[in-house]
Amino acid sequence: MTTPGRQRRRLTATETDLDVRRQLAFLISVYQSSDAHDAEMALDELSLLVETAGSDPIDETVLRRPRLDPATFIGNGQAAELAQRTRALDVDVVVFDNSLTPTQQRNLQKIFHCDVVDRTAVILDIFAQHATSAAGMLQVELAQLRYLAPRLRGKGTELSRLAGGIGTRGPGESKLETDRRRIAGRITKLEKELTHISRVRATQAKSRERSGQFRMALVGYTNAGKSTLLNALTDADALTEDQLFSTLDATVRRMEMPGRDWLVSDTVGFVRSLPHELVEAFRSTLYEVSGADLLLHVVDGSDPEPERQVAAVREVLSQIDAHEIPQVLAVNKSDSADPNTIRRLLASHRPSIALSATEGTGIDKLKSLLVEVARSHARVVELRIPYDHSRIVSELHELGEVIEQSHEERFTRLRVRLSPAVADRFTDYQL
Ligand SMILES: Nc1nc2c(ncn2[C@@H]2O[C@H](COP(=O)(O)OP(=O)(O)OP(=O)(O)O)[C@@H](O)[C@H]2O)c(=O)[nH]1
Ligand SMILES: [Mg+2]
Repeated sequence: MTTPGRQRRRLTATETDLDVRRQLAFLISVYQSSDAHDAEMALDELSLLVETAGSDPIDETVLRRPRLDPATFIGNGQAAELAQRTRALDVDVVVFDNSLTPTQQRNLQKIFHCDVVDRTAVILDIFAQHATSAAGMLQVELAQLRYLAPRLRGKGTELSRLAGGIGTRGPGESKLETDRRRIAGRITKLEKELTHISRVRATQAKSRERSGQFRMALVGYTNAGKSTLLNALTDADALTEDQLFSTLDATVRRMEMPGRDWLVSDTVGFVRSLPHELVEAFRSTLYEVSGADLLLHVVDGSDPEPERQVAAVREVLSQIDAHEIPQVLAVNKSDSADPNTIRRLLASHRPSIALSATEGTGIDKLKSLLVEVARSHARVVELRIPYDHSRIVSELHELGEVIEQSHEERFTRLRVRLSPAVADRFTDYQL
C-alpha cells in the first residue's frame, strides 16, 4: 500500500552517515469500550502517517483495555506478551495511536527493548521533515522540543534514541537537541525568534486587513486536495503530492472574482487530534485561517469515511477560534468518489458543492457559490461621507458593492454592501 510519493523524502544527516535502513514499525491502537471500529480506522491512518514519516509498518494490533494502566498504559502482562511478538519480527519502533505519558513511554521502552513512540511524535516527525521555510522550521523545532523536554527527565536519555528514527530528527538536516541541559536555552531562543516573526506577520496581516481585501482560506484534512484546488482556482503552482502534510507554510494567492479580486490562502492540512504543541507553534501560520472572511473547507469525497475528516477539521477550527467564520464545503475528488457518498455529504452540509480539482469540473460553479455566500454574509450599510473625505467614496467603490449613491448638501450618501470586517471600519460614517 505504499505509493511512490510517500517514500520519497530527504535523508537526514544521521541517516546519510550511517546508511540507516527504514525502521520497521509495529502499530498499536487501544480502545476502552465499544469503539473498536474507531480504533481500526485510526490504525489505517496511523499506518499512512508512519509511512509518510519514512518507516515501514509491518504488523499491527487493536487492543481493548477498559482500564488503562498509569505506568505502562496497556499493563505489564500485555506489554510483555506483545514484546515477544515484536522481538520475533525484529521491530525497531512500536507506535501507539494513543497518547502516552512520558512515564508510560519510558516504561514501555524498557519492556519492548526498542523505541516506543506515540502518534504525536510521528506527526511532529513528519512536520520536521517537511518544513522548508525558516519560520516553518523554527515552529516545528519548538513544538518538538516542548514535546521532548518532559520525556528526557530522569537519568540518561536512554535507549536507541541515538539511532535516528521517529522522534530524533529535527527540521531539515538537523538532529534534534536531546541534551536536557541545553533544551531550555534552545526553547527560549526559538520562542524569541518566533515572537519576532509573528510580529512581522501580524503587521503584514493587518495591512492586508486594512486594504479591505476579501480573504478566503482553504482548510481541510491533509491530502484532501487543498493545494490542487488552489492551483485550479488561481493558476498558482503550489506543491501538491500524494502524501500527508506536503504543505506546511501558508501560501497566499490572488483569485480573480467578479467585481474584485480575493486573496486565497492555502495552509497546513489538519488531522484528527492535531498535537496541541503543533497548533500552538503554528498559531501565526494559522492566522491566515482565523483571520479569514470565508473558509473553503475541502474534503476528500473518495475517502471511505469523509465525515470523520470533516469532524476532525471542525475540531481544529474550534481550537484556533475559526469555527464561526462562514464555511463552504467542497467535496473534492468527485471523479473517483462514490456518488452516494457525495450526495450524503452535500445533503448534510450546506452550502456545499462537489468538484474535481484535478479534472477542473465544478470550479466555475464553485466560484459562483462562493460569490453568493460571501454576498449573503455581507452587510448593507448606509453611509454619509462629507465632501472633504471624498477619497473614502472611491475606496468604498473598491471595497464593496455600491448599491445607491446620491449627493446632499455637504455629504455623499451611499448604500453599500460590505463584508462585516470592512463595514466595521466605517462605523463613524454610518447613519
Ligand atoms: N482523483 C483525484 N485526485 C485529486 C484531486 N484533487 C487532488 N487530488 C490528488 O490528491 C493528492 C493530494 O493533493 P494535494 O493538493 O497535495 O492535497 P493537500 O490537501 O494540499 O495536502 P497536504 O498539503 O499534504 O495537506 C494529490 O495526489 C492530488 O493529485 C481530484 O479532484 N481527484
Ligand atoms: Mg497542500
